[in-house]
Amino acid sequence: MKRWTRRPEGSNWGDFGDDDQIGRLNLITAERRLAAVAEVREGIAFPLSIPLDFPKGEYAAGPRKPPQLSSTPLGHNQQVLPGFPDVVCDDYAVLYLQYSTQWDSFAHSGSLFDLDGTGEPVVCYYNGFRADVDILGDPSGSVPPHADALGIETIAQTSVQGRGVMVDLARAVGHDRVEVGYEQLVEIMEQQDVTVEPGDILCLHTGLTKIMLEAGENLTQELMATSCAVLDSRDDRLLQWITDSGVSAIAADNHAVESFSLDPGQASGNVLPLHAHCLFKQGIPLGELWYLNDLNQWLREHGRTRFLLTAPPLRLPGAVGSPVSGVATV
Ligand code: UVW
Repeated sequence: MKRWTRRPEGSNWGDFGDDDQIGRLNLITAERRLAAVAEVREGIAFPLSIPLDFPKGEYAAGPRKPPQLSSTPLGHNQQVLPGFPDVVCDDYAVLYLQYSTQWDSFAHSGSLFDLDGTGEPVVCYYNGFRADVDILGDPSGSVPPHADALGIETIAQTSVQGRGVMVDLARAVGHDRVEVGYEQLVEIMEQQDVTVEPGDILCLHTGLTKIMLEAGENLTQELMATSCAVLDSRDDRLLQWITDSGVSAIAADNHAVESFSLDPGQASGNVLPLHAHCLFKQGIPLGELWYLNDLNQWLREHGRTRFLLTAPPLRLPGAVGSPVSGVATV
């Protein structure tokens, strides 16, 4: 069913079908996955997440909180089963799904847009799925959040397995905050001999999660705000390159992949232009706070940029994001 008569400029809505919910992940075909598997030559695997109770310090004082583990009502906490030698533990977690290493689903970020040309913008998401119809929840919390469409489980069902391609932004620009736009990104990719093909999952190494791990409880807002590269998402040519490149997903080891400002004096248009471009217009999942250092170092030492990447989120119906413990194999 087509959900719009006008689609946003720069969007691909409808190109993968009127009911499509996986966007550019459609580009990871069996052929592309075989190309990814062909990158496995050594059999070495790299975990791509930080522990889910990181970052710590001032990050943990923010609106998203680290996981809290508790025993279940079963009381199975070191319980020796009567008459048996077996010991059982059982727990549950209060888990903020976008606290740590994560995927954003397309239900994470939408926009006001006049889908039908009536002059009445509505809150909508990728491919025209609508708030209150397909994605439930309200700002007061009186309607429980639930993504009936575009939830993270739709992404989980694709397995998120394909060819990862690493761009080492930290090597090119260092560890101070730098906004990397189109020209600089293309230059860095040329320097590092990185080629991106349709279906590839673009990974951006900035070094931020390593800094966060090392800072531990001493992590400050200032350190987060002044460290490591982000994409300059106000650069329209960068957004156009993302469209043209055919990347199926983008993952970075920084906070939001892009620069952003909530100061209306500084920002015009979207607060998060890359989120709007990728999640709302193009159906490109965004990964944040990944851990890419060890993989990046290995790739650099071995003159490689490509690897097999397997990174499905939790298959949690209705959720708009998910922790992810991705694995790269080289
Ligand atoms: C920000 O917090 C800015 O990004 P996200 O909500 O995608 O984590």
